[in-house]
Amino acid sequence: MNLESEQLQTYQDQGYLLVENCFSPKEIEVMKAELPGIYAEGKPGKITEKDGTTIRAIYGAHTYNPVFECLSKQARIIEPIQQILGSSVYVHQFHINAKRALTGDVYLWHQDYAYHLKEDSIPTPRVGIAIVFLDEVHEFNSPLMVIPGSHQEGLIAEKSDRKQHETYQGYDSWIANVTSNINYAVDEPTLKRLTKKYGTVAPKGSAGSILFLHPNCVHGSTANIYPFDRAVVVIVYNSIENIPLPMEKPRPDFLASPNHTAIEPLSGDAFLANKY
Ligand SMILES: O=C(O)CCC(=O)C(=O)O
Repeated sequence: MNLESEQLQTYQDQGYLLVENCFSPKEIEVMKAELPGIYAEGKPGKITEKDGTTIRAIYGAHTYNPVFECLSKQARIIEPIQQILGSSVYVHQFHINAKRALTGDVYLWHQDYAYHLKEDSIPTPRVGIAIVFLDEVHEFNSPLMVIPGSHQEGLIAEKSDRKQHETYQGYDSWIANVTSNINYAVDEPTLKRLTKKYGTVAPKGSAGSILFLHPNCVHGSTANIYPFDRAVVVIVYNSIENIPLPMEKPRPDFLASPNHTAIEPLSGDAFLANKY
């Protein structure tokens, strides 16, 4: 799937692009059927909400689940990302955001590149994010909100002095950035300024849509008070020409993949043909 030049222009100007109907209902069904098993597993990339039991996110499932590995290599995602970044790419990070019914917590306003620069030493924002909707996203189920055009300001989020939430599991330094109490939230005066200047949008679409997001585009979402889950898969691709600089203490592999091998995009009906 290649993007039209107007779509590429929208992405460049707005910092995001929604493409609907990229995956069929049947393909989404195959992916969603994997979720209960993955949520039940005790893998290290499993992150809970403050209550310690509700699944917030699962990191790195593409490394052990064949369906999600297949998703991470889909030409429908990789080809647009390659167009955007102008090179081959690899998966730097892969996570399923569960946004559970009534309990899925807030994602404070942030820029993803803050993490990938400050925590992972990725030298430039030559990173492309693809968010695959596993459920329909509508106005009631905590859609991701985006400040369109905010990526044009570059990296603005600074590390805040917010205290770690005391009820969270563990206190490893990487934990805070995957909970609802992130370190690199954009501060209030900046948010007011950006919102006045650019406005806010909440891209909505059916399950199977892909939201492409620039890593410097400010975004966030509220808690999910809708009585059904709103799950998405967030895949962070990095250009193979933008490999992270060596670090003394890199984040765990499920947050920052050490495998920088370029992906060969998979075309066709792999999900439905059980070819994963
Ligand atoms: O799934 C959401 O609501 C927010 C996701 C997000 O902001 C992120 O993963 O960076």
